[in-house]
Order: sequence, then C-alpha cells, then structure tokens
Amino acid sequence: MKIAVLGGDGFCGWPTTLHLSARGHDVVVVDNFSRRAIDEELGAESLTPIRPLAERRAAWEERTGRSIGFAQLDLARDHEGFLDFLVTERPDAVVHFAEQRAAPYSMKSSRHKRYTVDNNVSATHNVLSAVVESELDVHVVHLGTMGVYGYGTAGMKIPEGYLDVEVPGPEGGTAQQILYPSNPGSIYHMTKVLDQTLFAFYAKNDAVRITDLHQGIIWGTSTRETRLDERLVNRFDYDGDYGTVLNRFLVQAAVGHPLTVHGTGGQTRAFIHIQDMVRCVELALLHPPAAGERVKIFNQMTETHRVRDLARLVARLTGAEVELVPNPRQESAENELHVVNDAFLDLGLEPTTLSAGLLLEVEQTAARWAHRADLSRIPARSVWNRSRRPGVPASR
Ligand code: USQ
Repeated sequence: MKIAVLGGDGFCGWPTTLHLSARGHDVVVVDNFSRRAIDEELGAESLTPIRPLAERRAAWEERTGRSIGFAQLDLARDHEGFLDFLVTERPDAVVHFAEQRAAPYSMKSSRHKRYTVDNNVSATHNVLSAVVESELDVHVVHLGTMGVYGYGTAGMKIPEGYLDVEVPGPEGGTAQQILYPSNPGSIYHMTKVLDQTLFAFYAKNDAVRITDLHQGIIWGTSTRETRLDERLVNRFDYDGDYGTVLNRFLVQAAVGHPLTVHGTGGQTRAFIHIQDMVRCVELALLHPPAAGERVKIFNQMTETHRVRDLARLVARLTGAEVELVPNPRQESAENELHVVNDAFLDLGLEPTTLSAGLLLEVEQTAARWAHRADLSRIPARSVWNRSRRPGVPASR
C-alpha cells in the first residue's frame, strides 16, 4: 500500500512510519514540525535525543534499504498544497496524526485553546475536503482518543463508537445506533469530538472511507524499528504538558523525583503500549470500511488502570516515593472504566501487558537517558480553570 503519514515526525507518527515501512508499505511523511517548535516554545525537550527528520530518514534507508518520502506541509493552512500532494502521490491511505495532542497544552491560555481548535479542526477538515476534491478513493485513518467518551461510564462497557438506543415513537420504539454521547475533558479532547462530526458528515455525504481510532494513553516509547539504530530513537516526553502519566512516572522514578499523582489518583484510564499502537494502525489500514459505510471506530486500548495503582507499581519496581499533588485538572477524582476492545483482538492483536513490558521500559529508556532530564520541566503548571491556580480558593 502507499500510505501518507500526516504528522509522521511526532511521537506516534514516527514509530508508525517505521513500522509501516518495515512491513513493506511505501510511506511518505507529511509534517510541519510544529511539535519541535512547541518544544522550543515550552523550553522542553524529549528525554531521548531525537534526530532531525532528514537524519532519521537517511538512517532508516541505510539500515533497511527502504526509503521514506517527505513533504513539509501545514495541513491546517495549506489545503491547496495538500491537494497537490494527494494528486501527485496518489496514496491508498492517509494516517492522520497531524493534531496538537496534549490536553494540558490546550488548556494553558486562550491562545493555546484557539491554536488547538484552529489547528486540529482545520487540519482534519482540510484533509477530508482535499480527499474529496482529489477524486481519489483514499482511506482516512485518524488517531482519535478514548477521551471523546469521557471517563464516567455508569457501569457499562464503552462500546466501539456506537451506542444501541431505543427511540420512543407513536408506533412503539425503534432501535438505533448513535455515536456514543461525547463528554470531553479538555479543549484538546473536544477537538477530537468535533473531528467525529466531520468524519460522520464526509462518510455520509461523499462516501469517504474513514476509520477513527479511539486510543487510550500510550506508554513506552520504543518499538522494534526505533530500537534498530540510535538515530531512529522516538521522542519521550516527561514535561508537565506533553508527558503522559505512566511515562512521566518512569522518568520521575529514574531521576529520584516523587511520583506526581494528581488528586487521589482514583482516575481510571485506558492504556496501550506503543508497540501495540503501531500494530493496530496497520490492522486498521488492512481492514478499511467499504465506501458508503459509516465511520469505522475501534477502541485502541488494551488495559485500564487507576493512576494511583500505576504509581504504586512503579514505586514497587523502582523504590520511588509517591506524592499526592493538588489536581490542576477538572476531572472526576474517582471513576470506573470498562471498555470493549474486541475489534482489534479479533483481528489478531496480542497486547503487550504492563506487567511484561514495564521494567524493560524503565531500564532501556528512562534510566538510560535520565541524565538528560530537566527537573524544572516536571511540575504540571497548566490549570483547567482559575480556581485551580495555586493560592486561589477552590470555591471561587
Ligand atoms: N496525571 C497524574 N499525574 C501526572 C500526569 C497525569 O496523576 O503527572 C493524571 C491526569 O490528571 C489524568 C491522567 O493522569 O487523570 C491521564 O493524564 P495524561 O496526561 O497521561 O493523559 P491525557 O491528558 O488524557 O492525554 C493523553 C494524550 C492524548 C490522548 C489521551 C488518551 O496526551 O493525546 O488522546 O492520553 S485518553 O486519556 O484515553 O483520552
């Protein structure tokens, strides 16, 4: 297959690019390097020393003999450029990772909220409208989030995108399936909810074939391919904006910082290892919906855990201390989470479990690069609303 990976220089995009190339697909990266620019804005850096994309691509070619194409494009601003790209490259599929993906970053200020909405929604819409304009039958695979559902599930298992409902009517009720009601917890998560509506419209109106992957929190940083050569190393974020919870705990443990559990740590979230993520993306590419079918939605997660249980697990493995810090976010202090993930398991996904992979990740990445960590970047400083700013009473 010929596949364009939009956002192919990022945390999920880069390992996916390598995996798809290793599996024999012809891959072209599209990126505007916004993630590297945001590092500069925040004064933060990946724990791992990531190389410029040109060096990454050259190293891959040197190692495997396989080349990866590249086009520098800002998808949110350059619809024409992307249309030209599609018509020239004629990909069978695009994998769309090209969005601002950090919830804390999206909540930092009015400017960050507007950037996240403008960037994410415009990029998604430009991709869809360019696909239609190109008159090519391109399968659009999008990286969505479990966060579109919210995390309170009233005891039920969250289905893969669609909820069975009974609609009352004069002649008795009718059974229908609707998109699971959305309940985003940040501006970032809200953009993925807006994306869902764009997808539903383009699947219905233009018969665009679309798959939306509702992904949980990634843990781990390396895959079989990124481990092939140090120049292929993937990014590892641990700062208060982009670091995801378990990866943050691993780095905190490696540098002797107490594990920063927000609130009581009773938040239950869905998780998936990065190696399983790249496998899932290929499985989704190999099993597209038919033209005219509704958007195909997968829950891309393998386990659920409470934040405090993860902290205890990391503490047990490493001897780190656990600290309960005031929660900068507005979220339920405690929640249950049950999720259906049969679709990928049925397609052959064999999950990497936390119990099997965690120690390896601690040793191979967090401890190895701990000397590069900047401890001043660890605290989470982005607050969800004014009442959560330090020194402001919560009742305000
Ligand atoms: N948390 C802590 N301590 C920390 C960092 C986070 O207790 O030091 C807590 C948060 O308060 C939250 C939970 O851990 O309750 C998860 O936070 P996170 O930063 O790991 O994950 P989140 O903000 O939800 O976002 C991440 C990715 C996003 C993806 C999402 C999947 O950045 O791109 O869409 O995970 S999901 O969470 O399933 O929506």
